[in-house]
Amino acid sequence: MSPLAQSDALATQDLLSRAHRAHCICHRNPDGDAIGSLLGIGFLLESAHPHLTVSYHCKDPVPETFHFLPGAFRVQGPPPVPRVDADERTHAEDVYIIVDCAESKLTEMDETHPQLFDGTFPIVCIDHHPMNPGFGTVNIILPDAASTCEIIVQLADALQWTMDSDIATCLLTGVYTDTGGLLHSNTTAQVYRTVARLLREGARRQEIVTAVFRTAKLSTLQLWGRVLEKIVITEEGGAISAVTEGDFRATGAAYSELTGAIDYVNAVPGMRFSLILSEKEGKVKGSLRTLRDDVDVSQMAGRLSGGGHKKAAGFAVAGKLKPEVRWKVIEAEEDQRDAVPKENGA
Ligand SMILES: [Mn+2]
Repeated sequence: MSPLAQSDALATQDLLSRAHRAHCICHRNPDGDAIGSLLGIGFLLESAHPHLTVSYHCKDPVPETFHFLPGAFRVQGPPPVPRVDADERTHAEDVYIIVDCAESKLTEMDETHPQLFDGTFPIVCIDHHPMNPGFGTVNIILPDAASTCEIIVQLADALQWTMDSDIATCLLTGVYTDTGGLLHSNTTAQVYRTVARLLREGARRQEIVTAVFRTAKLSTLQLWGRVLEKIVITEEGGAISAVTEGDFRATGAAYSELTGAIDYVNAVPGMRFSLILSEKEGKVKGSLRTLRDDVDVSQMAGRLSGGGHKKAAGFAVAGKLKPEVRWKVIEAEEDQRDAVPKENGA
């Protein structure tokens, strides 16, 4: 994998040593890598740069699954809108560390906090999404890394920051969730080295496994049941399912509980890709996966203004889902059936 450039590590160090406050930010609708890297980098900064006041921000609350992480309760909403002074030196007092965000708008703070992204304040952007344009002052973007947490481990090593078991637990959470429990194809030798490294630092692996992979609310299981029941196979080799707002209402599941269901849809053998369509606040969101090397789902998502990785991508379009029932006349051979209804899910 592309190694972290020492010059980027040193540039980060330089920004941090001049700053008074470090505001750590992750993307909206946070997953395990977002929360793990948010807390992990913040704790590392607190221990390596005790002069810094560190704060933790996300547009959306920490999902219940990750409440077991140390410091999860410290994550707040967006930071105060920073004051832009005539004295530019004071801008160096606030540094923004943005993790796991492929683009600035994924913070959902680009409109409320435009001065964060116009170059007024220093930003360290740490990410593994290949589409990341590098919107930071310092950009540590390693597309070969399976998770942002993996990059943070490298940064910690480059700058000789010390870890403890809390930090290692946060970082291992992101490594685990972004590789689907070390099962996805992005689970490289480097991922296993990172896992070994974090376990040596005392990462509480069993806590992560229990909370993330062995706990599911009844509403989640019922929602997944609907997803699985509605899978249809399309002519172009897709396993497709759909969940409407009605499904969420009927099961009592929150939108975030859909996370993970796609891996089951993706398990149908012989498919080119899998897709779950879901309704959310006037939009139809699509989550795409493939197990094949010759299919690039980020390109498919791109056609609908979405994006992501080759094997996992997503999109959102305004609208809602409409179920479609197709009727087909089949000529009777033995008995006198004249029409067989064939339901074709959304
Ligand atoms: Mn990630």
